[in-house]
Amino acid sequence: MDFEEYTDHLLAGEDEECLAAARTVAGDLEGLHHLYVDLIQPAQYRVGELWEAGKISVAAEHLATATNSYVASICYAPLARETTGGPRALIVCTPEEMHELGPRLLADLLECDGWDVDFYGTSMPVRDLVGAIRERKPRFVGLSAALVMHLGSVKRTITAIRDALGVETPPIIVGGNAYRGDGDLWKQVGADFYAADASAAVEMLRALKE
Ligand code: B12
Repeated sequence: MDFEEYTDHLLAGEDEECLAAARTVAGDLEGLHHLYVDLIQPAQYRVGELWEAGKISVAAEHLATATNSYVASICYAPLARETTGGPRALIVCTPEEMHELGPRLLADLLECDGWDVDFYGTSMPVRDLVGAIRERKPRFVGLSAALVMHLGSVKRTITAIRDALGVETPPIIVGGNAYRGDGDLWKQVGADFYAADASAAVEMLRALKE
């Protein structure tokens, strides 16, 4: 099933059809990457375009997002790995950011790649984020932003982390919808790395595992 057909099922509220389609592709780890990056992500982007154009309601968007969350969690569960003792990763949304699904999918794929991921979701105050980095000592910090207007918040957050931790600051990677369409924006926020999707991020971050 391509992402357009998948999106039609999402918007029709047909969660069982979505789950069945997802199960046919996500039988192994490669399939889970395919489900997340080639079905769920473009389907969510299409939902965003339709919402922006006034063609679907906020309710339809909420149902699609909740369905994709449900589908991802069911398909991820049998492939989840016991990663205690693996290198630690910290993934979080920039403070004002409410778009949680993308970084959640990234956290899942990193866990499957052997990282021990601390996923903090949304609404994390900067001071507490700095405290968590100090305490948990992640090998890297991943900061997610979906809204272009949140790039200032990303920049302030990265500055605050660097000011507080100095040379102890772990590498900082950014990603999310906010960077789409402008290859250089990530440099302007002061990050060390950027990846366009979760699969590319997993690949890139392997270099930090050794
Ligand atoms: C669902 C949704 C919501 C939900 C989110 C619920 C949730 N639990 O996540 C809710 C209802 C909260 C919401 C609210 C809003 N939204 Co909204 N939303 C979306 C929508 C349709 C889908 C988001 C999503 O799930 N994407 C799918 C995931 C898988 O993709 P992703 O986030 O890009 O993540 C992938 C990669 O980018 C990467 N990645 C993500 N994070 C990171 C981090 C790192 C470190 C790395 C390396 C990689 C990485 O990995 C993921 C997998 O490959 C998008 C459309 C879109 N284009 O994304 C609009 C969208 C992001 N929203 C938009 C807007 C305008 C809003 C609101 C301002 C609307 C309003 N007026 O209230 C608010 C703002 C809320 C806030 N303060 O953040 C706009 C943003 C426009 C812009 N360019 O700035 C979009 C693009 C819709 C549109 N087409 O206009 N939204």
